[in-house]
Amino acid sequence: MLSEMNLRRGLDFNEFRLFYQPQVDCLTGKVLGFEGLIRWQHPERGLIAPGDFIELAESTGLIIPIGEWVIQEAFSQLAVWEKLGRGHLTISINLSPRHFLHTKLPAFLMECANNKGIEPQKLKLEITENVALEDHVAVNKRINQLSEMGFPVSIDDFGTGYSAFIYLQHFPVQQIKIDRQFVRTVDVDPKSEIIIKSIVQLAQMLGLQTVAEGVENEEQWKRLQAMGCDEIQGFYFSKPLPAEEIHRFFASSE
Ligand code: G
Ligand code: G
Ligand code: NA
Repeated sequence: MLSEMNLRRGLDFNEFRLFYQPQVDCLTGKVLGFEGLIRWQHPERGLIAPGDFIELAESTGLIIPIGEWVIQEAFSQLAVWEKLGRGHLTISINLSPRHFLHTKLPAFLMECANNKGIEPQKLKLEITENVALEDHVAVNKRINQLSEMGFPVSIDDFGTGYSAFIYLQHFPVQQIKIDRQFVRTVDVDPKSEIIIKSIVQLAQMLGLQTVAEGVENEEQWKRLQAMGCDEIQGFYFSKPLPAEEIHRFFASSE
């Protein structure tokens, strides 16, 4: 069993890693950026998936320093890409509700962006529908505040929570990510196609960008393309990889 002490030790010994999965222009196949996904490179247990430690991080409050590490890492990577002439690439990170509403988040984001000389527009912030369980007024205020600072906010796993539409009503987000449960069967189940089509149309009418996650084959890509989805990501293009291994995607980002 992993404990709070294990997590603290992991932070102190810099054992966390950010892996990157390409986010691709659905029309052209061009790489626009990457989603950053955390892993824990444990000295004895090997690579640990976020599903095995994020809950513990949330309940112990360590999600704040871990999330801050993710933000710093993402900005460092954006700065490296900028030096390599890849300044157009974006990174999308996952923020837990607790960190999203944390008092110090806006100042921390701005400080990191300024330190690295990176435009806030390059860092997208993904929040899940769970954030809607929090105080709506506070969430709305925070999304407005971050949007005004230039950080795009995206709703992750859209369509799976019971409160999906409340976001669109009250929260001024820029993007929604269509959950892979719908994408998984879009090439075989007409119902999935109808649901995705309606999400894309809804998003278009509200002026929001759509990203479909979990694309695993070309047929799914083509269907999403025909529906007018903006961006896609999934194993068809790549699984999440360490920064050193994603350079091969740079050729397809031009
Ligand atoms: O990469 P993987 O499929 O194992 O990720 C599983 C889930 O873990 C993701 O869907 C995401 O919600 C969560 N996750 C990944 N990286 C982070 C992170 O940096 N912070 C938080 N809070 N959650 C993350
Ligand atoms: O919910 P979130 O977007 O954070 O989920 C990202 C996770 O989904 C990553 O941890 C990644 O491993 C997983 N994932 C990414 N692409 C695919 C895919 O094409 N198929 C499946 N089954 N999982 C994927
Ligand atoms: Na995500």
